[in-house]
Amino acid sequence: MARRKLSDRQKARIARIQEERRRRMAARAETALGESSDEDSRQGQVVTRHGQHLVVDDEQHRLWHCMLRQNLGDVVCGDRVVWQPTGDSEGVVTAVLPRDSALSRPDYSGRDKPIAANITQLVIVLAPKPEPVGYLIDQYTVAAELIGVKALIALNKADLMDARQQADFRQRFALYADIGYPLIQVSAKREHGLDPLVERLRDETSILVGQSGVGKSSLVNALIPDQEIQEGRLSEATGLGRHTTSSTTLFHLPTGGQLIDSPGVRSFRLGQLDQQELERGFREFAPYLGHCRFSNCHHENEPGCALRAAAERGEIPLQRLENFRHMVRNMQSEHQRGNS
Ligand SMILES: Nc1nc2c(ncn2[C@@H]2O[C@H](COP(=O)(O)OP(=O)(O)O)[C@@H](O)[C@H]2O)c(=O)[nH]1
Ligand SMILES: [Mg+2]
Ligand SMILES: [Zn+2]
Repeated sequence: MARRKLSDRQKARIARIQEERRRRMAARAETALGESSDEDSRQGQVVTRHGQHLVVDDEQHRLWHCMLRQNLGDVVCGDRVVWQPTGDSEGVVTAVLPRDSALSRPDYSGRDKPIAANITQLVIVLAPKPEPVGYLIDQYTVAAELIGVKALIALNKADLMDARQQADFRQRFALYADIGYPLIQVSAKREHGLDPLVERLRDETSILVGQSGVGKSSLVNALIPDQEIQEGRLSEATGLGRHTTSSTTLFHLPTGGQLIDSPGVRSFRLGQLDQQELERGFREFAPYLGHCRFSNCHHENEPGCALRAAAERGEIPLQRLENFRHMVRNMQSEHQRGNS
């Protein structure tokens, strides 16, 4: 995604306006809290956020329009919160509970900002068209490892392939199943084509990621047939109108589980990582890390490289080692660009 370059003056202006808005809303939240009977603290989950307006699910699936108490830091879709009702369907969020996981991306000033919390699973969507890029797949598996969530690979558009082509397609990505990322075949266009995915989404909070054109939107639409109804309830809860196309939103799947969706979430990218972090991102490397002859080994052509030896013996996929090297080089050149 192209990051807009803003001047320092623009950044300062944006920060000032946001701070003023936050201050005003927090003052309103304090007033509302003062008038409400205290000691009525409840737990809930943030379904979506628009500036200082939050929609909180009270866990009986009732939606509450909540304001945010000051100094709570970033509160994002998926966050579990403590809140207090201040009216019929209004409340104030007073605390954010610790996150199990957070998906982040750099904001306008280059700092990592959370965009969704408490995701448990990344669904990496591939299709025969557009042609899959192994390097991108590995970026997603690295992200999953570093965030600490599960990942699986969904081969979409199965309806475009005959049985033979489907088997070949599965074979191409069998290496991922071998290292522990389940591989399923789906179709957004065929009846029961989603069944294998539906099973995997139950009991999880998932996001779909992948290249443009692989069918993420089609899958989301098929998985959430009542999306419009859920969005309608959201805009009623905030009185802010329909806006969900731009805001990260948590949907309840009729078949069980939750899907966090937004264009931003679907197209998130890896942030800046150092070599050690990238090494941890390749789960099959773990048994070999620390066994290279040189402690600062780049796992290229150094003598006594344990990873290269493992790849030569067929214990780890060479293709993944090559993508790892490529990622290290890209991170380094990005870092140099960023510093120049
Ligand atoms: N034949 C077939 N086409 C699909 C399937 N899923 C998506 N498409 C088509 O692929 C194109 C891209 O889909 P879209 O959902 O917009 O992909 P996105 O960019 O990942 O959100 C559209 O023309 C869809 O109709 C599928 O399972 N089978
Ligand atoms: Mg789309
Ligand atoms: Zn090495």
